[in-house]
Amino acid sequence: MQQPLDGIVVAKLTKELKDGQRAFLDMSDRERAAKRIRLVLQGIARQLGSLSGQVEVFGSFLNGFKTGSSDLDIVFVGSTGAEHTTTVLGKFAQQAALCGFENITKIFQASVPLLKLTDTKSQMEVDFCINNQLGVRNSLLLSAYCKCDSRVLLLGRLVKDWAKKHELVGTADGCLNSYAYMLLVIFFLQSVQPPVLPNLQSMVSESVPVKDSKWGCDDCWETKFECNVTSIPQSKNVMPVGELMIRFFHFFTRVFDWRSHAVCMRLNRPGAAVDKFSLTLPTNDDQWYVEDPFDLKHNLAGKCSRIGRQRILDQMDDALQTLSTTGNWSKACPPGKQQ
Ligand code: 3AT
Ligand code: MG
Repeated sequence: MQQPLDGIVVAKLTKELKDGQRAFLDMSDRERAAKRIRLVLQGIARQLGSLSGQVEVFGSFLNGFKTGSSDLDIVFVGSTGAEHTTTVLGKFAQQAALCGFENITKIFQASVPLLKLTDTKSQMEVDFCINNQLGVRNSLLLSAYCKCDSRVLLLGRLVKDWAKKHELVGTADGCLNSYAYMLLVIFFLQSVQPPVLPNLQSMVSESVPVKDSKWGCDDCWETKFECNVTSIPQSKNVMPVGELMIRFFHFFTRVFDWRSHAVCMRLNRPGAAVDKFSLTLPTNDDQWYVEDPFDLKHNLAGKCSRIGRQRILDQMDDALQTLSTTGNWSKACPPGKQQ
């Protein structure tokens, strides 16, 4: 049984969250810069000659969960001829220096090799990679979930903003990355009663196998999901976004059993928790398990440290206390705090 919440507090919080939406909506400058940067990188791909394919945007600029501090994720999708990914990225790096980018850094040891660039004109940070088709597919999946219900996008952006302001984003710091927080939001919205979101992956649709482009592995993953969301009936859940926000923090601090269950959007269905020990990767009682919806060999919480987990839970608990007693978002997520 879900505890009823104070109606006045929920109404106050919902109003503040909806008013705050404007901060996310006014991003036309960044949108314009993103379009220009994509075209510049497409031009570089053309100059390099040996490449045939498209330069595409993915990540939060594609799935909709972008905030003022989001980077721009761009991928070249196509054939690189006989050349290795890192050779191609090296050539891109040389050209990028002549085409308005600075701070060009090669990150070749990451699971997906990439270039980090700063667009000099807009100062926008760009991550550029090659053939990360799983990244494109998971962005499209998140985008489909956003189209199911208007509350998804608002809740997701707010949670991301909250996590960034409390310095809870980044696997290098033992926390979760932005993308993992969005999986938490979708998982919660599938789990709340009645559910706001269905499980799009479990709905029948044609198989879409995608080969993993990561180093030294030739896994092929099923990436099917229902993308025609207009045919899906509207959710019976009518909770205002303020209530969902409070319930999100309540769910992950009081309801969800991190010790034995996994955050697993892929298998989530009402009333059936997913046992984390039944999934692909070895785990233990303490470790959190946040399964990638497609790459089943990727626990997004695999680098989450004991201190990181505690910090996340403590901050969630603080947010829960503040929001459920005062309904004051700017107290839980102070606007001036460094990101
Ligand atoms: P920001 O709005 O930029 O903070 P984002 O959602 O764009 O958040 P990132 O920039 O961290 O997230 O990552 C860009 C995309 O790369 C998001 C997702 O499509 C993919 N991605 C990131 N991390 C992973 C991961 N660990 N496994 C699979 N895909 C990932
Ligand atoms: Mg991004």
